[in-house]
Amino acid sequence: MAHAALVIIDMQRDFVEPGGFGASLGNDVTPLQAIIPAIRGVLQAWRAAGGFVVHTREGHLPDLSDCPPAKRERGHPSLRIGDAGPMGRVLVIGEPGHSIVPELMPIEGELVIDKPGKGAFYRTPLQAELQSRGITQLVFMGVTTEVCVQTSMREANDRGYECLLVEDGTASYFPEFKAATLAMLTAQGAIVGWTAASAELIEALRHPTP
Ligand code: C5J
Repeated sequence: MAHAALVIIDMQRDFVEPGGFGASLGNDVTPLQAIIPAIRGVLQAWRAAGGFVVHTREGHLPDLSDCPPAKRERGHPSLRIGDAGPMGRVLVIGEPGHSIVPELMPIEGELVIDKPGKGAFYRTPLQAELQSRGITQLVFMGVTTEVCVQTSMREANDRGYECLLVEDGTASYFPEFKAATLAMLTAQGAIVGWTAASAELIEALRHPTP
């Protein structure tokens, strides 16, 4: 546990709740809401085992200077990044929609990483924070599986971290994309990392090997 971190990717109201960024793109948020209990179960077990926790949040500065035009202008959403919506300005740091859902709120001692991109390492202090703590193993959960979770796991893999994704602790607006991502990550002898069910991980946390 001294060398492991739990990394919870972007469990923000903007992705998980109606009226946010995900919904503005035409997505049904129900599959994302459904994983909150599994994430909470792992989070509680991880905290009880004394493990280090990282939460990430995707979002941009109020002047959008860190938001590439290609990201803001793409597609035909009902609300673009920076527009005012029911939960404040979409994907803007400090707005209600940018915050992590109440069930998974970070507690003191946990690291919160704000990221402007999909990957948790891109333009963030995450690598330095992990290295300073001697962390070499990462357990991932969060949303969405094929976008920010997969990007972050691939970034971590390239940096030499051993990675595991909790199968029922991640979700996509597109169930077939989640299934394909799990298959891609674990193919070819776990070319990016392993997966496990939350119950297996919780059981392992109760009986840590020396
Ligand atoms: C997306 C994310 N899907 N957190 N962000 O734009 O996966």
